[in-house]
This record gives sequence, C-alpha cells and structure tokens, in this order.
Amino acid sequence: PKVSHIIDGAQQRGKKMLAVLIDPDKPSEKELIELCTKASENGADLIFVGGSLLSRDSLEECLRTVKAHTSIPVLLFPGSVLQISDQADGILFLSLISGRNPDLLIGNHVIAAPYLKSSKLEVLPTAYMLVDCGTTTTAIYMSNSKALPYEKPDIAACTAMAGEFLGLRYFYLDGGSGASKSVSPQMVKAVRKSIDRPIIVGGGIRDAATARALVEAGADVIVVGNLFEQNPEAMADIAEAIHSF
Ligand code: 1GP
Repeated sequence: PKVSHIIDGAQQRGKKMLAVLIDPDKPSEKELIELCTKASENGADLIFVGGSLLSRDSLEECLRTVKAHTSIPVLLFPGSVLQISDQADGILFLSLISGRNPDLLIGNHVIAAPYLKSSKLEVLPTAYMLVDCGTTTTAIYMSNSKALPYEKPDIAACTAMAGEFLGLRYFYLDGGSGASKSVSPQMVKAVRKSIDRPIIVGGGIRDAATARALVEAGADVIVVGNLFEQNPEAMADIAEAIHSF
C-alpha cells in the first residue's frame, strides 16, 4: 500500500500514528538493526530517515539496513537534495513555507524533480513549518530563514491555510531535532482548525504526556528522534499514549 493511503486512512479512522526518526549519521549497523527491532516492538507506525546536516555519506547504507530489518514503511525526511534514495518507500517533499528562502520553497524541488520522476519513490507534498521553540536547532540554522514564533499560533494557522490552498497535502510542524520543548498544543490546535489534512508534529518530544497533549490538540503523526535513538524502550509509553487516543 502507498504510504499516503496508510496516513490518510489512519486519519479517517481517527487513529494517531507514531513516527520514529533515524539520523543516518549516528548509529552503527549493529545499532541500526537494534533500532529496527525496537521500532517494531515499541509500536512505531512509520520510520523517517534524514537529517538537516549529515557529516558522512551514510544514507544508502542506513536505508538498506533499515529496509532489510523491518517492514515498517520508510519515508525520506530530507535535509537536502543529496538525501534522495530509491531504497525508501517515499519522500516527504518538503516546502519550507514558514520561511522565505526560495531554495527551500521551490529551488531544490526543481533540482530534485527529474530524479523523483524517474524513481519509484512515492512523493508526499508536505508543508514544512519550522517553529522557534527556544533552541536554534540545526534545522532552523541550516534553513537560513526565520522560524515561526512559538507564541503566534495565528501565524502558523494562516501559513497552513496558504499551504493547503497551494495544494500541499501534509503539514509538518517541527521545532527541529533536539528542541528544548515541543511545539505548543495551542499552535497545533490553531492549525487543526485551519486545515483538514494530516498534521505531523515533531521536535523535542520526550515524554508520553507531551505526545498525548499534541494528539489531543489535533496532531495525527507524532515524530520522535533523539529519545528513540537514546532510549528506544521509552517509546512504549509514548506509543501507548498516542494509540490509545
Ligand atoms: C525533528 O521532529 C524531529 O525534525 C524529531 O525531533 O529529535 O527532538 O525528537 P527530536
């Protein structure tokens, strides 16, 4: 099945999803295999692979290992045009609509388009919104653009509306990996009221209560990166909080 059908179907049934993010830079092959096992055991519905800045050429190898050791759908969450690979099932085709950097709104997309066209990757048009959660995360720094202000849910709501009118299908609110706190439930609520399509929320989510508050506010997919890599066992509680909604 297409990954978009899995996400859309879950949303229609009111089922919330847990995505775990793997930064291909960090784990060794042995650790990756372990992470795949833990992802399945602890209830991950999706695996995102990517990073805002990779310091070694590890993506292909990482994807090969992940695909060989789990049947969970794998989506690229690319930090740049260099992070395109046929080994994944699909790609979050991110347009950074929180910012005003033309390369991340359309420029890189033009460069990537012919590669995607000739690949078998499923392309998920995604409105990517970085939020300033009090930490200059790598994503925010590398984006060379301003993130949405934490205290301004109305700006996030209008940005999402614009993204929907532009035809984008998935809406990703992200504080960036390692943010000191997550995006606020108030902001998720405001975005939920402004659009109907699935909302993905990530960045700085480290406990079940936070994940729960975000799904209650209207998030459909919760993304956990750092905590998953550091303490995969802790995912069980978060998955339970999300899936029991
Ligand atoms: C970042 O949403 C992801 O894009 C995950 O963030 O590593 O802080 O969980 P964390």
